[in-house]
Amino acid sequence: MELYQFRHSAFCEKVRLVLAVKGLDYTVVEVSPGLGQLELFRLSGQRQVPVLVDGSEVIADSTAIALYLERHQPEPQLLPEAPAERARVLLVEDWADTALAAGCRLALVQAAATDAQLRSALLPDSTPGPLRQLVTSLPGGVLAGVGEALVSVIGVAERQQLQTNLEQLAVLVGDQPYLVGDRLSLADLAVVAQLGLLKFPTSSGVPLAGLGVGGIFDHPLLEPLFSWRDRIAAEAGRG
Ligand SMILES: N[C@@H](CCC(=O)N[C@@H](CS)C(=O)NCC(=O)O)C(=O)O
Repeated sequence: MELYQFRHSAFCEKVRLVLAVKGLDYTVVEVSPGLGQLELFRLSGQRQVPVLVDGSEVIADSTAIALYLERHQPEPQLLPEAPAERARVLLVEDWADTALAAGCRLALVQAAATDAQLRSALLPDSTPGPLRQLVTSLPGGVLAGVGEALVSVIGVAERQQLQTNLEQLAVLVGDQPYLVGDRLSLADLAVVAQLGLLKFPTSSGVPLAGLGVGGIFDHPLLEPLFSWRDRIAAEAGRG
């Protein structure tokens, strides 16, 4: 199997988590934004990652890929048999892929606009040194201004909603080991993947691992949530 991906995309991490849980081997094809997406369009009829290629099967969208993998390799099971429990898993997964994903993306963009170290770390490994230097040397300038505007004007309500939801998740995982039922499911993996945008996990590698969105990754109330995230990632085999 081949996974067409952007390394730091949370939706791609969700698929990598599913593949890891199921113990499936795959190779990664790093898509370059722009030109690489044209190729992806030719392959899959759309331009977003992740796309999984398995022989003649080409599957786009992280949820469609997860459902395909569940059929292809049913064990360990990530979707419960019982209809109500299965519905709960799919509802949480959809919330993670939509509202949580939008909140995490906004928070990361705001943080990267004001944090030169984070901005530089997010650049692809292949970024030439001079460009990397340019991106890092803008902290007091244009981007910082944009960052402050983003924080103070755009997304205030969304940012508050994200904080509230994260605190609710922290309470939930303080009380039970998994989000739905008593075993690991796609709901856990979808949430864990998005949380990776707020505090980069060990699997992001140097220099991103351990960095994150200030005010969130270091918020005392959210410590149980990020500990839970690390535990689930380790259980999935991506610790
Ligand atoms: N619903 C899709 C969302 C995928 C998605 O948003 N992919 C982003 C990367 S995180 C992308 O490919 N963006 C490039 C673009 O839209 O041109 C999924 O679950 O896979």
